[in-house]
Order: sequence, then structure tokens, then C-alpha cells
Amino acid sequence: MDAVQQANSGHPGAPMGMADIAEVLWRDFLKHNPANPLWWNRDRFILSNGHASMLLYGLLHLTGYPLGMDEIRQFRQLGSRTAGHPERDLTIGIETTTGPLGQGLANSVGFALAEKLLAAQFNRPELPIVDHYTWVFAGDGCLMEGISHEAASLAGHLGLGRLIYVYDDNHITIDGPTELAYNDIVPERFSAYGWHVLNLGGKANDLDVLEDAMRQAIAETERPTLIVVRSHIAFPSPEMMDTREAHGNPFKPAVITEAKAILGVPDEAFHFDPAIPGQLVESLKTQRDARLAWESRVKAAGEKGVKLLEQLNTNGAATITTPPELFAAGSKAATRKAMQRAMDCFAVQTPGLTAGSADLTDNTGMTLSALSVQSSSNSPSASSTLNWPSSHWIPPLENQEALIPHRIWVLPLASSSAWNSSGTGRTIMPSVQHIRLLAFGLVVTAIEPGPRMRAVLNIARR
Ligand SMILES: Cc1ncc(C[n+]2csc(CCOP(=O)(O)OP(=O)(O)O)c2C)c(N)n1
Ligand SMILES: [Mg+2]
Repeated sequence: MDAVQQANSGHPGAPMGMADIAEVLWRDFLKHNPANPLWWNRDRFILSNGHASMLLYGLLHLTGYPLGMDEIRQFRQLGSRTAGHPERDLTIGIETTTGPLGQGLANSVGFALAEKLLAAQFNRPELPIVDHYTWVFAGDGCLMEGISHEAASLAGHLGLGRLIYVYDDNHITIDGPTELAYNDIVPERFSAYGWHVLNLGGKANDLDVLEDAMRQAIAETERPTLIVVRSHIAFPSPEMMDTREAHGNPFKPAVITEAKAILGVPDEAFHFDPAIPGQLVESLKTQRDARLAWESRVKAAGEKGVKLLEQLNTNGAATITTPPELFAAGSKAATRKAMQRAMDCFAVQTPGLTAGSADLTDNTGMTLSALSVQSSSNSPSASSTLNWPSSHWIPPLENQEALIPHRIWVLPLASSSAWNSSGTGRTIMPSVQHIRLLAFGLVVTAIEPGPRMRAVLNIARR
């Protein structure tokens, strides 16, 4: 409330309504290490309803990340580290938050998929060295977006059991009650996708119920989990609770005073309870222990541990020692065929490369001989071709699969009629860019590019 007040802009409602949910997750379940935010096997936390960024800043500050009160006071100011909608800043613990609603949900499927692929490659049953969870907070707006349907459908199909959404079911959006535009029965929707659904009803402030639900979500590793919590925006302010005005407006000073009185917090701007850091020492110790235990497991894993670390260190860089076979001078070949030949060659020389296509595997030249097709019925591996049902959300999926969660430790190629980061479109990922340009280079030297190819090359060179 104070930061939004000081900035005279921002979103106080969702952070207040989700505060207890966040506290339970961050204090008791999220495996993270404020003293070492880049610790690789950390759980990933994604704020899909990124407008609630003040909740995240509060959590980061209180749990000991290097984000001081001076930065909190600078909320939404030019040049500060506390932007209204931060995208990512791993050094202070911001994994991903998304301004465009629903994108965080889609991104998180990429995170969870990358984890599953790496786990299949590097874990032994008794020695898991890749076993983190992906936690997501999402609001009504995220679930209204079409992308949430596609993403959740694939997550259910693939059984991404370490993916957990917490739905802030507060029935309020900017224009008013959700019922103005939306009457989906969300738990039934997700059950139909094959998710494990926990519908907690109006228990957003019942810490025991929240704890129990999170524990159940962690225990379910065959299906992704949706925890639905009927919360109240701007809880516990009598004046602002359940109102649309609470979404994105600073409150009147009297409202803040009243809410603080109800919470038992001194009526003092940016008050910080000195008892909290003391309590944190304990939780930090657990986190440090988790990291040390992981490091020992990696050592104990021998060859697999060495290979995992190697893959993390190479960071997706392809070391191509054997170039693809060139086409004979003067021969004509479809660009997709030329691309396929190049990709086929790179696939065996690039650790972590995985390919996917939206039901156009042959058409887009993604049938790579070194990769097996992954489906829900076989076990995944990083050397997989994935099929997914829709084209439009490929960029967020592959973006997160590659770039953010594992820093290119899983390297996706994706194709569809709408996007083709291996062949015919622009891509947002330096990793794929790297491979793709290598492929383009080979295609150019191997065959005479036609007008379409020339146009594509011009885009790629820009
Ligand atoms: C794709 C997209 N469309 C529209 C918006 C603008 N927008 C920001 S928040 C929001 C709705 C907020 O409702 P909800 O997610 O329920 O958040 P709450 O008010 O409960 O905090 C909208 C439409 C956006 N950020 N992204
Ligand atoms: Mg809402």
C-alpha cells in the first residue's frame, strides 16, 4: 500500500489478497536461496499476473534478497530496480513476471517441460539431481486469455507433475466483477485437461488449509496441479475489498490507516518489523542446506553429475565439429529440406537440443533422425521431438524452455505454420538464433536461395 501510495500508481489489490498465500509458499515450500539466487536447482516462481509485482518485491525484500527498502521506495520510478512490470532480474530473485496476462502460465509450461526433459536425462531413481518445481501465481485475467487453454492442455497431456498454478480467484478484474465477461468453471476446465485440481474455496487466509494444499500439490508428481483460492482483492480493507478500484489505484490515506489497524501494523509508511530478519535466519539455513545437499547429490551422481554440470556450463553453445553434408553444386532443394539436413547434423552435436512442432513436423522439416518423438505415453528425453496442438503460443513456450529457466541448457527448436524458429521466421532467442544462423549459412553455401529464402535471410541478418 505504501509503495503504491508513494508512486501514486500501481496495483495494491492483488498483493493484499494474495499475501497469505505468498507467505505460506515462500516461507514453507519454495526451494530457493536468497543468498545465492542463481542456485540452479531452485524452484522457479513465476508471477503471471505481473501487475502484482509489489507482492514479489515485498517477498524478495523480506526473505533477504539484495533488494533494499530504498528500492522499494522507488517503486515504478525510472531507473529503479522495482519496475511496475519487471520481466526478469535473477540477481535479485525475479525469475519471470509477465505484463501480458496469461504469458506467465505459458512460460511456466516451458519451465516445467525443461525440468522434465533434464530430469529424464540426468536423474537416477534414487539420485535426483534435477527435481525442482515451477510455481505460478495467476489471476482471472490470465485464465481468461486463450493462451492459458493451450498451455494448460499441453501440460496436462504431458503430465508435468512439478508444475503448480495457484489461481487468485478473486472475481474482480479492471472493469468489475468477472461475471461481466467470464463464467468458466475453472476447476472443471482444468480437470478436463487432466490436471490435479484442489479447490480450496474461500480459504485465502487460512494458513493451515493453504499449507495442506501446497503439500498435496508437491506430492502429486504425475499431473500438474491447480490450486483454486477464492480470495478477496484488497483484503482486509473494508472500503476497498472486492472492488474494481482496488485493482490499480493508490488508496486514500484513511483507507491505508484503517487497513493497517486491522492488520495490527503501526501506521507508519514503509514500516518494517525488526523481528522478521531473525525468523528468516532459520529459513535461510534450510535453503542453504538444500543447496549443499544438491551439490553432494551432483557429486554422488558421478558421470551423470559431471554431464549435467557440463551442459549447464556450455550454456547451449553448439560445438559443431562435423558440418552437415553439402548439396551438390547446382542442385535444387526445398529450403525446409536443406534446413532439415543442417538441423539433423546439429542435433547430434548439441547437448540438450529438443525440437517441437505444432502438428507440422514433416512439413516444416523437423523430423530429425537423432530425436525420438515424445508423447505422454513414453518417457521424455532432452533429445525429443515434441508435438503440440497449437501454433500461437510457441514463442512463450520455447522462450522459457530455453532462455530463462535453464539459461539455454535445454535448447528448443520449434516450428509451425505461424512461427518457425528453426527455419522461416524471426526468433527471440539468441540460442536458436545461433543454431539457425549456422543452418542458414550452410543452406546459403549449399544451394542457390530462391526469392522466398532471400527474403528470410534478409530478415535473419537484420
Ligand atoms: C493480454 C493482456 N490483456 C489485457 C491486459 C490489461 N490488464 C491488466 S490486468 C487486467 C485484468 C486484471 O484482472 P485480474 O487478472 O483478475 O487481476 P486482479 O484485478 O484480480 O488483480 C487487464 C485486462 C494485459 N495486461 N494483458
Ligand atoms: Mg481478479
